[in-house]
Amino acid sequence: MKLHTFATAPNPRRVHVFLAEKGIDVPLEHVDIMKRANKAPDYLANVDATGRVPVLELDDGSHIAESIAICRYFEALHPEPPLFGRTPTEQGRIEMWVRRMELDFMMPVGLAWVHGSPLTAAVMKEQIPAVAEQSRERVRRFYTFLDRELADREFVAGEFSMADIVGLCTLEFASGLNQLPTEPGQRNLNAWFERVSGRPSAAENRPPSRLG
Ligand SMILES: N[C@@H](CCC(=O)N[C@@H](CS)C(=O)NCC(=O)O)C(=O)O
Repeated sequence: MKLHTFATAPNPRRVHVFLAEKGIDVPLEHVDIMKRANKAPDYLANVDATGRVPVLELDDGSHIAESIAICRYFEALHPEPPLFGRTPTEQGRIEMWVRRMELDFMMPVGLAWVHGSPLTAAVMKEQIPAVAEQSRERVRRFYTFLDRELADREFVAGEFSMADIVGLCTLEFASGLNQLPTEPGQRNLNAWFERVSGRPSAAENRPPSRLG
């Protein structure tokens, strides 16, 4: 088994933080996405046809892509500590927040990145500034929403979970490279970020981030 990865990028980083929380060691295969190694014919033909990371290669030579799917695979193999919930209620709540983190947070962060950053201009056929601005606004609204939600609890879905991991990796990327810092007045959100990024699981390969 090995994990094809680029450890500081936000989606692979979810898997790294998850594995560290579980105490699981997996051999790594570094894929340099800055040099487009993920678009090489061999990678597309033999690892992942979508040309992305992370991808888990199993011992039978088959592959599982998608960060959440990879984490679910390990959760099934190593249920303790549970990061997708134990009871039906916990599982439902965590799933709800994982989806919100992916669809309402990572999605606009990604659109702001590909349509608004000079670092992605060379690989985009056309950057549309209006999409970047609209996406930045969606991210700012999500910060407001999350700050309000976190007023009465330590972690987004109750106990520490996969939802916090997805939120952490997305906020690091949004506030760092993507230049979408939080506001100083967003105290609940900033305190949550300090709390989750202070966990030992988040220490390795930490990308830069900027809180308000
Ligand atoms: N939904 C996928 C997204 C994977 C993804 O977009 N990975 C990025 C790195 S954060 C990537 O491979 N980008 C390179 C590219 O698309 O060319 C997941 O959760 O794993």
